[in-house]
Amino acid sequence: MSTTVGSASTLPAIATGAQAVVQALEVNDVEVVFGIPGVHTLALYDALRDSAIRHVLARHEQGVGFMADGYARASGKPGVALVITGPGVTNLATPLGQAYTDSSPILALSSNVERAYLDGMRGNLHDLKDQLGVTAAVTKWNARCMTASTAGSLLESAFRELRSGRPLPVHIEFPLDVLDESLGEAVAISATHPPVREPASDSIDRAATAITGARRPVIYCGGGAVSSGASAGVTRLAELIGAPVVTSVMGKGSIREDHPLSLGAMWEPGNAIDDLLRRSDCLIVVGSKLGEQATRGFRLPIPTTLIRIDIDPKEMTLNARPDIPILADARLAIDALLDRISTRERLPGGYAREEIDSARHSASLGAYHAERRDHIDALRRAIPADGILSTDMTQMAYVATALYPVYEPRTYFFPMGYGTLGFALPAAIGAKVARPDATVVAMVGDGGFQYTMSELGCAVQERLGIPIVIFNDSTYSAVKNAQERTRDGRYIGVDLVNPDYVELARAYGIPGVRVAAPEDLEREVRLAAARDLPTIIDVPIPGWVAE
Ligand SMILES: Cc1ncc(C[n+]2csc(CCOP(=O)(O)OP(=O)(O)O)c2C)c(N)n1
Ligand SMILES: [Mg+2]
Repeated sequence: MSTTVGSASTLPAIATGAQAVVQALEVNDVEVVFGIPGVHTLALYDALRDSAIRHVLARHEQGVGFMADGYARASGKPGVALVITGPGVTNLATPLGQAYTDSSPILALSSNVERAYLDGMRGNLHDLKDQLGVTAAVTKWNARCMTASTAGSLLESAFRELRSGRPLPVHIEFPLDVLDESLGEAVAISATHPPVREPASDSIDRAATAITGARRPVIYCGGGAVSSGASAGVTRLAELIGAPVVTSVMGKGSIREDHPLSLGAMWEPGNAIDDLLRRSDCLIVVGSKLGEQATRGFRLPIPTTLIRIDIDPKEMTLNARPDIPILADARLAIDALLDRISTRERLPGGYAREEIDSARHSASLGAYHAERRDHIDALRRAIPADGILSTDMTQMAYVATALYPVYEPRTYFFPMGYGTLGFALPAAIGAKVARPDATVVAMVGDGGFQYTMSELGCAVQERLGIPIVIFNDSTYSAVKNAQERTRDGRYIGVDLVNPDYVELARAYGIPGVRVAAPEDLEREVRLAAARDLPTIIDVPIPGWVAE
């Protein structure tokens, strides 16, 4: 049907809008699409059938979106989600909201009713009053394709958005009749790889002067340090200037957490790392919005000199105004800084190794429920350094934010900003599709698991050997905790009657085990990671609220 030359192709006039969409995916190196079909996407699925792109069939559009997100987090490439009009789109809205707060690039493709009926609510199947309004709320860029001949160029724009600036979700909808319409003329479709934003030389100069003139510089990394690929540079910069590195939860992976200069994601107001930060005279913030959650209500100590490296002009001044802004891709900015600083003299000073060691140790002892760290340590022992841990909104995952050391970028997921339940399993599926040879473990609570446990079907069908660790307390403990703390223990809506998860595994024809001791957990995770089917590992744990 098409002539493909490298990363461009030409489609003949008789090709359809749907074929143009699939061609655009192909030339942009898309290898997999996560989706659920319907009568509104028949044309797209038919075109996919002729393509080498793999289709992974989810069981709910929430799963579709979290899989695309997990794929993106693991691979650094955009994850593609394909859904139907109306309920497909509203079901996808939650994962798009999650991807938006966590800066994960998802390309969402949906259908809509025929052009003549758009936004008319005339009783068409899957009518949604304002579908673009729903997706506008959770995307960076959002478009409606009104003629088949523009499908290719809209996809080009979508990939430009996905690959430039802050990585965020985008969406295009295709009215039914556009998908089946012929292009009417030959259309050329090319891949879009916009240049990565370089830092301005004067901002690098100013920052280099400030850093070399500082006595106690500290580096603070957010998710942008990980997603830009700045990890190696961050580590070299820290070593060069002797700066300890603190990260947000999203910034885990921007330096090996067993590096002597790493203070992990353990900063808290009043702890030993806070003391250390208060003595800094120069903070270099890399790819972080310094958000309310990460800064515990904007309480991160900001020293006299604040340098911020950010790709997003809006986030650059959000929450704290930098003295020296560096608007650029974080990896390029750090590389430029390294270049500029390596030949310059620096002021003596810095933190002693013992100070850093002692702050790290003290913070780890005081971390959230540190007395439960044995299970986290067991998981870390069972997961190789480059293996992925995909976590959910569950108490044990909160323990892991501080106490699970991450060694490599893109190997630790948490649904940070939006904080939705049900993320961990489908995100692990997406990650395992992206990195089939890596160990990928899902860690989830008994409550969160039930949001998307239907995706077990997908994991079985795709034969993905994911150990699924369910920390099971038959409770919405995070909420029960809050009711204890702030409502005098007036509990309501927090006790759960759960299925037997080992029996559930049996129903899917997959292994299921129940373990309590950390050593058994470690062993079962190792065994499960070696299988080519998912394994449910049910871990009964005591409640988190003293009765
Ligand atoms: C979509 C969504 N609905 C509700 C919540 C509120 N919420 C946060 S944690 C939580 C309890 C989760 O229970 P579980 O997965 O068993 O983990 P646990 O807190 O018991 O460790 C709830 C209901 C949420 N975060 N997301
Ligand atoms: Mg629970």
